[in-house]
Amino acid sequence: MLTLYTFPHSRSLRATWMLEELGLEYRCEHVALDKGEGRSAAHLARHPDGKLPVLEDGALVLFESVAICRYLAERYGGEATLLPKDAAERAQVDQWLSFIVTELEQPLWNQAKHTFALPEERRVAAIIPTCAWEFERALKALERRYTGGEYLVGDAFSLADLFLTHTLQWAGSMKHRLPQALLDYRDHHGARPALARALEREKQAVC
Ligand SMILES: N[C@@H](CCC(=O)N[C@@H](CS)C(=O)NCC(=O)O)C(=O)O
Repeated sequence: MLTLYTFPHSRSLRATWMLEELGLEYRCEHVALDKGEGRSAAHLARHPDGKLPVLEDGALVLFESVAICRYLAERYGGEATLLPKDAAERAQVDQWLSFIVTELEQPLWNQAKHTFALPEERRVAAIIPTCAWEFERALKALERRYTGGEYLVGDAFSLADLFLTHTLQWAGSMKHRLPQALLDYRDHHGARPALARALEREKQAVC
């Protein structure tokens, strides 16, 4: 049985969403980051820096949302893989995954860290306008390539769409301006039933 360690409204949702897209059975285990459980010995044994998500599949213990989702696609994807079989298309999915987690997401994460996530004495309020500027720059780069289609790569929903939708939702929750075409894209994929099921699983796991 697969086990995914999660916390609502965090990047664990990407992995939970992926599990739901693939229709896999799994246990969803809440780690109360807000109560310091991330730093517990039990969780540090799973993740070397006490973060989420973490996936356990037998002896395999995996962290990093991209690695987890790619593993699930390759190991359990079957036909509904979310990772194209064609090498060029798969490379494009990887390109977008790298762009999303290293360029688009980082200003959001820095903003979050310097607003609430870091210990108070480590926060630098003066960095917030720079985060907004960097996010705008990454967004402009995305807009130069996104042509308004339903999918980022090829003609099917892929991991690139899952990660971009999640990250645009995150940007929206932090009140960043998004162009209409990307709002439409985000809301279209954000209505997928698998995402609604994933949100519910993470919520249920808290109780
Ligand atoms: N690059 C990692 C980021 C993991 C991460 O920072 N997760 C946050 C939640 S979104 C976390 O666990 N934070 C707890 C902490 O920083 O101690 C991934 O994509 O999985």
